[in-house]
Amino acid sequence: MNKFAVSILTLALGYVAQAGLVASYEFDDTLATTLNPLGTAGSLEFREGGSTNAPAAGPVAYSTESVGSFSKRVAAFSDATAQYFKAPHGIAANGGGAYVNLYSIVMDVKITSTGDWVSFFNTNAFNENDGDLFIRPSDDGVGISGLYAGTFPRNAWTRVVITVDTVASQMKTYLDGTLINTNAAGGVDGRWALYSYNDSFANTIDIFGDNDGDNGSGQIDQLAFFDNALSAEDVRLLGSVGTHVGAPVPEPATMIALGLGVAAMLRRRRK
Ligand SMILES: [Ca+2]
Ligand SMILES: [Ca+2]
Ligand SMILES: [Ca+2]
Repeated sequence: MNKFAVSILTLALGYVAQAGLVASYEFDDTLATTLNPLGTAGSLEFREGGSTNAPAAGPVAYSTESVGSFSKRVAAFSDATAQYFKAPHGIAANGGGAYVNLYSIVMDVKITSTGDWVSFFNTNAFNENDGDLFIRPSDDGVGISGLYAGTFPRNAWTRVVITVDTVASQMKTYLDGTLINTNAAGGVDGRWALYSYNDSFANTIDIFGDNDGDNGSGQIDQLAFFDNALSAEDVRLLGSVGTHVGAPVPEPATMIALGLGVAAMLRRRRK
């Protein structure tokens, strides 16, 4: 395939796969972004401890793990010192408010602690209040505000997709592509809205953050932010746990069809 065909193919795949993607992180021995197409996102910070602007945690422990059918570099975090990742997600205000009201978070995680509350994220600027989506210890249900559903598979790599639309007051949680709960999500600019990337007060979300120790232990392979509430079909198209978010490998049939299409187009161009 010549360079022109390759660029067409990359472009076609990129537009399909990355609509709305604002930042991705792969934890491949770095907390820097992997994809940052708008240039608005920043490197993660590894922190620990709830309340007030928590201090930096020690060095991140990276290792190689089997995630789905892939061998991946991953980062560890521990509930012993309430560790979390402060994420400058890069998303602009949307949904008609002053803050980010439409967004999705994709994370490939393995939670290794058991019998504990595990926060997935905290929208608070300084991790000073309760997390905003949890695994609860009694049944490993996922949710918030007393409305929990599903069973989070601890000690297993899991693709978690959280879609938030505060305009519709909906937060949906998908585990490995299956919708397991829909929670109310406040209103525009309310509890589940995020500070925008260019807000002068704060511009981050705390992944696994909680104010008073409701943190889990585990590992994370990748993290990605979208500036819209992904649909169930969007979630399906992201693929299985371990698949690179934003740079998917198409199914062979799709690749062949695209390749044939590009080849046919090139033949036409030469005439
Ligand atoms: Ca808490
Ligand atoms: Ca909160
Ligand atoms: Ca990784």
